[in-house]
Amino acid sequence: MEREAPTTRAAWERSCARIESALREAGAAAAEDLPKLEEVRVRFLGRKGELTELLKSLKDLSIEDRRALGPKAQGLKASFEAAVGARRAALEDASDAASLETDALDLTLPAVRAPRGRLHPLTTTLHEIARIFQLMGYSWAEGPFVEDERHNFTALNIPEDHPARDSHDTFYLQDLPLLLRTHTSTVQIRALESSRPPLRVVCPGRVFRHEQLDATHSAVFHQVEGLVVDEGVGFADLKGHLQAFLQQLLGTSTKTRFRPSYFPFTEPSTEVDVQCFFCPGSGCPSCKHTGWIEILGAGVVNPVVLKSVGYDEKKWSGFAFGIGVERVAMLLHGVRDLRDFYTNDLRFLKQFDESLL
Ligand code: 2NL
Repeated sequence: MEREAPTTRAAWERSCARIESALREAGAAAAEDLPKLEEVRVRFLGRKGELTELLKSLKDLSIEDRRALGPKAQGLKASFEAAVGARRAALEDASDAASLETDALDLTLPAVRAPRGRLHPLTTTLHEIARIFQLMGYSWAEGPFVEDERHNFTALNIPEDHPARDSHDTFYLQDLPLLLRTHTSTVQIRALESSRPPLRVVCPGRVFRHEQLDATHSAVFHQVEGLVVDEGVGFADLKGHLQAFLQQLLGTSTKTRFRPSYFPFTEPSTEVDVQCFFCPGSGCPSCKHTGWIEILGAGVVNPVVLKSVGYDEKKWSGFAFGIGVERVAMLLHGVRDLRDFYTNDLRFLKQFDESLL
């Protein structure tokens, strides 16, 4: 809309009157929403707005006319701005009130509790076993899953033709002289290689054996192995440490039984039973009616093993043990099928104490 700038007082006053009435008609108070209000504001007070132009055209009038008409134009502008401001506030209040009505957001409501994770029962069992040994002065050591035959077999006095080395029992890597460790003894061998005695170490971790999965076997499972090497350490120390451990784990009245056994890496070797804590001792399916439950294997470190890592086997001696984490977790929690630990069924996992972190 092209408008001629009024250059006479009379023309200017006509312009002013026309804008004044337009302002009344399209007035700010009539704008029904914020975009419409902005439209009205721009129409009159925008850079090329009608009122803006009128104010600019004051400069084309004589000085007396300017003095006479200036205040009127300024007053028009001020009252229009005030009306726009008031209308904007009213529209914003109404819009706030409407969204409070529809959104109905109650900030005082208690929040929905986010589901909280917990540690897996195998993790808490492994931690509990390791924690007891740590209280007895053992340090914690970890090592790689992928190992060589020397750390997994040879250094442990496991002969070349031993069935455990067979690919039916051990996972070998393709085209490489490497394997997945079948026990965490590999970590103890590394500890013996990298430090000097006295040594007290627990080696918790994941191990791998070529097994068919069933209620008591898995190809991936967990062990806590332990090793003590010092001067003058023998079977009596082994008995004392393991008895103390089992009484911490299962209760101070726990009865233990040490049966002779055989492992290539220990001599003598033993398997340790605890009195059945289900019957207790009178015979039930859990203890296969023997009254005893096998819980770990152990022995005095075979001097051949110490020699293989460069120790003077006449000066140093030690004992070692291996504990199956799955087996202990099954006994502690009455779990009958080991596969329940691996299938990630929350109905199973949620049964274990959340506070045991
Ligand atoms: C079992 C038996 C055992 C060991 C593990 C070991 C490690 C070194 C030297 C000598 Cl470096 N021995 N480990 C000794 C005896 C038994 O585990 O039945 N584990 C579930």
